Amino acid sequence: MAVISTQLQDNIGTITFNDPDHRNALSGVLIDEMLQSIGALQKGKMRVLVIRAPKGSKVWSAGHDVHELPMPGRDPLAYNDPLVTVLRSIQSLPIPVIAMIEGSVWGGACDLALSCDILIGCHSSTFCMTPAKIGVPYNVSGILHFMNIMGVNFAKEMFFTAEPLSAEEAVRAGLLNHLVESEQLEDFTYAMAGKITKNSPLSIGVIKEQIRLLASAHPLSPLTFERVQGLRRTVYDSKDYAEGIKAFLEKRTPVFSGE
Ligand code: KGA
Ligand code: KGA
Repeated sequence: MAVISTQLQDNIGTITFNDPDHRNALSGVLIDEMLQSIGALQKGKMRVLVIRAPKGSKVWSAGHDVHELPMPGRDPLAYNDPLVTVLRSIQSLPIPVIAMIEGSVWGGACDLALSCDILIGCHSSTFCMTPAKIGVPYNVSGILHFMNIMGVNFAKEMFFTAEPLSAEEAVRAGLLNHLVESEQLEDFTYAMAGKITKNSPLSIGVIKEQIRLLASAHPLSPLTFERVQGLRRTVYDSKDYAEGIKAFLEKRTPVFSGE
């Protein structure tokens, strides 16, 4: 059964998450469907893409499917992880992607929302960055992404506390471009998408790519990169990482020892 649905109308593509039983968790299956849909929509005449949950959703997406996080000893957010792959695909898509957000956004789904070019939310939109609740060493490109958008101290607070940001806080932190009334969310989003479709796709595509390249123009020496990966490895090899995943699966609060 499909866990997303796809639409293309007036050059506006829409991907709607449709897996309420798993709170739209970003499973490998859901991400495969997203990647295929993005490819198919691109073959159509899509000039802008909206990513959304069904109207009235309490959860936009619960983030990485925790059942699919590997056991200790393997990088949970390696280059080819489905989540990391779909984030790259959205970031390098040569058209604007709008995240239309109703409901709560968790962990990797925050990264997915932030990988979109424009975020539009309503009062039920909240954002919680969860790796420290599970014991996950977040990946380098992901961290940079949050730093670029929110600034260092907001990003630190979000990661360190793993507490949800309200929609109002998300506007202040620069995550949400617009905060609108729930009843206006669709009209507002599709009006903006419509305006974008009238503009030059070539100009937009190249500007998006320039911003992506400039935002990641942080050369790291091979040695520094290996050091960071080594630091991350101590986390995903740890007892705490195993405890974080076990606690999630057992539906209890984890107890972290720092080992
Ligand atoms: N992965 C796998 N299954 C999930 C899931 C997830 N992220 N989130 C929810 N589910 C499953 C959950 O186990 C349950 O399955 C069903 O969805 C409904 O959830 O029916 P089952 O088999 O028991 P639940 O909790 O009953 O729904 P709810 O009461 O409506 O609450 C919704 C929320 C979203 C608040 C709750 O499900 C929740 O807290 N989910 C986890 C959110 C989270 O911490 N995500 C972060 C994942 O980590 C991540 O993205 C990364 C990469 N990270 O942190 O580094
Ligand atoms: N370049 C050349 N001529 C211009 C001009 C411009 N940017 N803007 C106005 N004019 C001329 C216009 O052609 C008209 O000349 C006169 O100024 C009065 O304009 O009398 P003529 O020979 O017909 P108009 O439109 O009658 O005045 P208005 O009704 O008072 O309206 C003012 C605005 C500013 C709203 C209107 O002129 C307008 O929309 N101008 C274009 C604004 C614009 O899009 N500028 C972006 C240029 O591109 C740019 O800077 C870059 C590098 N870019 O986008 O990448």
